Amino acid sequence: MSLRLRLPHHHSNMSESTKPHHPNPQGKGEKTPGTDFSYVGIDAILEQMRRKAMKQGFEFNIMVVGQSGLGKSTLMNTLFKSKVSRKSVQPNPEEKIPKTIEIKSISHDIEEKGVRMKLTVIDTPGFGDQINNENCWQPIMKFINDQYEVYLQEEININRKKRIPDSRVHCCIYFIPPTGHCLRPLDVEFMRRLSKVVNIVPVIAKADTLTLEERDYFKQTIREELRANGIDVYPQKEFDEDADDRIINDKIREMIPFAVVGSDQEYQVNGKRILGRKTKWGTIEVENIAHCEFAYLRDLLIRTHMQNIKDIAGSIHYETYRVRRLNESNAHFASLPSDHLALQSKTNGQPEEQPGAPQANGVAAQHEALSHEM
Ligand SMILES: Nc1nc2c(ncn2[C@@H]2O[C@H](COP(=O)(O)OP(=O)(O)OP(=O)(O)O)[C@@H](O)[C@H]2O)c(=O)[nH]1
Ligand SMILES: [Mg+2]
Repeated sequence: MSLRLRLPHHHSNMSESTKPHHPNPQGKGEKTPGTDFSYVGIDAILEQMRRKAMKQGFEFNIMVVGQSGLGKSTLMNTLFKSKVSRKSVQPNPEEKIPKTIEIKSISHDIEEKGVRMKLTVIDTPGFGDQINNENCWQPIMKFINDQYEVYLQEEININRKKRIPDSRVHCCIYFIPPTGHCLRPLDVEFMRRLSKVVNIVPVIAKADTLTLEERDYFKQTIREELRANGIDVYPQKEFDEDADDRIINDKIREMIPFAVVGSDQEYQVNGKRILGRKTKWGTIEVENIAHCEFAYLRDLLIRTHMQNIKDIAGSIHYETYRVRRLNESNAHFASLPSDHLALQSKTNGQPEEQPGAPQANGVAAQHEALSHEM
């Protein structure tokens, strides 16, 4: 089955925008104006939007999360080396991927048919190595929230940039160990927390360790468990915009979690260079949909749903953060004694630091300053 999905009509996507197009800079439309007087030419806005998008380029940030040793760093390299950016990566044959010890972002500028994209993958250290894995999600959650905070600070700045650099995590790929049984409590808890702040796409890591029957059974079990635990993964049902959207997304929801295999090694198979894992009994081709579902994952992220993922990240997840932070700062503002406020307005709108409210010096401070200006 091929996953050539169409985006909902209101979303732009790369392949759409790269279709051959005849520019019409005067905005007079494509019908001949002389013969159709009722034609205004509103459709020329599409061309204007296309040109603007081409000029600005796209930013897309993906994070990989999961237990140590599940192949997160490998899959990140697979993504960069696979069709997405094969040209932009220098081959680096025998280098072994080390264990990841800190959160690290790697960006690649990719250009295809004149469309520029900065694809950033945020690699995170695996968890689950400790005897006590309590709160192991904290560094990840902190990173995600820190990026929201950076964006928020830029947004509420009086002299804000015309285009705010976007380091927010648009999507998080969560790696599930290929146990074949069920989700572990740690994975349930981690995904439950993550799904509230970011889009998550769960994948079964190292899927080459499962037989086809095991894989199907495990996928189904995971879907049931996600549902039973109220974990809403991408694409979330409640954000389907219309019936077309629902049909497309239902298909994806039936396939989730994608059973993936990662590799950054290239081999020659039938005269073609492929990314694969060579074993005693054959070579697993990671981009071959008969072998694993990596290609579906890549297509979902890059080809068909990138804009939608970014929209949900911005209008749902970031918005939730923004509302909470601004409410916090309002509450802080309301709780200040009136003589304190009077004093502050004299001091050029720069509030004193509140010892009892550590986060208040971020948004709250800015927000107060704004309030005093008005
Ligand atoms: N069988 C199999 N092995 C894999 C796969 N992907 C990665 N590996 C191997 O698993 C080992 C660990 O891979 P990494 O990519 O470093 O794993 P990681 O999740 O980044 O690990 P941490 O950085 O410790 O969190 C390496 O030896 C990889 O070659 C896969 O899909 N299947
Ligand atoms: Mg790693």
